[in-house]
Amino acid sequence: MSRSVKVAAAQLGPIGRSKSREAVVRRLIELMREAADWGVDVIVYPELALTTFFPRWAIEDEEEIDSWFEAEMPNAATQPLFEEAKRLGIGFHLGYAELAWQDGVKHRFNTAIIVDKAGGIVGKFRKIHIPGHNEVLDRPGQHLEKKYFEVGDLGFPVYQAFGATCGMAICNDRRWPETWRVMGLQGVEMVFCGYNTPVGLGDPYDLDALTLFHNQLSFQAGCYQNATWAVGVAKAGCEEGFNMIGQSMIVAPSGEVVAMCNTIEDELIVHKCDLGRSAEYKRDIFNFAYHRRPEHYGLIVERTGAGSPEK
Ligand code: CDT
Repeated sequence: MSRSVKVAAAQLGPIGRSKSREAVVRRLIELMREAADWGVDVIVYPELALTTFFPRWAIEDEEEIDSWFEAEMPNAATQPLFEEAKRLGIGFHLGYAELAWQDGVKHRFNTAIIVDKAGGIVGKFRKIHIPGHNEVLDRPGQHLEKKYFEVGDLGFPVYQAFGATCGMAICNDRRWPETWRVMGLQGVEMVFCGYNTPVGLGDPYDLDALTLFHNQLSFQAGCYQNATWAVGVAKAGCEEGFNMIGQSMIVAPSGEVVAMCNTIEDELIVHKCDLGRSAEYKRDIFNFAYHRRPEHYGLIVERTGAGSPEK
């Protein structure tokens, strides 16, 4: 019997700094209803989908920093999204800034969850590859994720949802082969990945001209080499004077892009993903058990150092 998952990538246009969670959730619900009309199983929202991309600013006040984070999920502002999902019988993936207390210690993570069609959280991921800096640089734009987020402590788990083996990555994670391979080794069939990718920050290695190419390359390579579908979803457009790419896309296990947004606004794209395509690649060219030879890689497993930005 063939298995498939109908997915929607729900790209978001800019969210202003003053916008309330409630206002954003109304936008998310509108996209969710559109997806339900298409008969979608799961709708995928971007990284940090509930607010503006606040890591572009250096905020010092602890209380103000905390105000960008969610201490509970669901909470009063997001409860309507969970209820609407349940009412419509649609699952969703949501990225948000998470404030977590563990053993009496406060932690801040860049987090994403998978919610099933009954409105229950069935999976959580905390971003591992935290890009940018923890101090303000002398350039037009900042990307201060290292100031606000700890490295995720959950690894790259996979979850059973919507009849598929699903995994998550958040933005910068998509550029790292390890992200895909760790999930690939667990048999992932569908990866959800939201992103906020700025252009024009003005650092010396400004690769703006290649940003769209690298976005697409990362998804296509990750999917092909690990025989998985992926749904990549942007927060796009000019947000508080800073530009972010769109190009949200759905990518097949063949590495082919099967759907892509063509605006930098709120936009929905839909595709019925045949999980049989994933199985074909897993059986053949990327049959890991049959062809992969890790014992011959001469792999040295060590960390290369804490690293610091080149100035
Ligand atoms: N949000 C996020 O991870 N963005 C990064 C941009 C880093 S540029 C300093 C990305 O990889 O798209």
